[in-house]
Amino acid sequence: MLKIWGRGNSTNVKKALWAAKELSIPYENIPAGGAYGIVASPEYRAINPNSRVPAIEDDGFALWESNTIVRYLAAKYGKSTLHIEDAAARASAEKWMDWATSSIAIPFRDVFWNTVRLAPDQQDHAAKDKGLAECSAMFAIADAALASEPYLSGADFGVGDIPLGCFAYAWFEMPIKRPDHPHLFAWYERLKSRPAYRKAVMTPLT
Ligand SMILES: N[C@@H](CCC(=O)N[C@@H](CS)C(=O)NCC(=O)O)C(=O)O
Repeated sequence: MLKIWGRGNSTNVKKALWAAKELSIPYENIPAGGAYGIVASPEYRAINPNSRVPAIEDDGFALWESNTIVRYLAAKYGKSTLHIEDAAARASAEKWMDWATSSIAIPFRDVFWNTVRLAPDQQDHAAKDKGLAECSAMFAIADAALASEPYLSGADFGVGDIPLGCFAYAWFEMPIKRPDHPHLFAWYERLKSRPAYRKAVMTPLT
């Protein structure tokens, strides 16, 4: 059975859990990272030498890097669903995966930690405000793209929606000041109608 290592409150782990649920792949989730530890053990480092989550093992094949895990699961188990066959259409969708990691993940972390994870007396308001401004500018780019298509993957939901969809949940549910992004919000509402999203992603923010 597919094994997915990682604590379910991690945005990167949520990507793998959500993809597996979308594809109805039976899996075992082994909580790891954060308070669960495990990631520094030699056994885990043999699977992911970065001591980070998520990582998966599928039929003896070990893999790390959340976006790559989503692509792998889609290519192996989602030929007629999440995986996009046409190279240009697939690249158009997948660019949003790498973009989410390279553009949003770092400022998002500053917002998330200084809103959710850190105690109020430890929060860095300047870092949070800078993160909010940067995330807002990035989400505006996705909002503009979603004005002409219902999904970042095109006409249908696909892998391109998964990474940003994980960030979007916290973005829309955290008590923060957000600019109005109507197309992004309508996309988020579409994601919320997906049972797999609700189960894997819409869990308490911790
Ligand atoms: N680029 C990696 C980043 C992985 C990463 O930084 N994961 C965080 C959780 S979101 C982590 O492992 N933190 C340490 C821990 O949980 O112990 C990926 O996308 O998989």
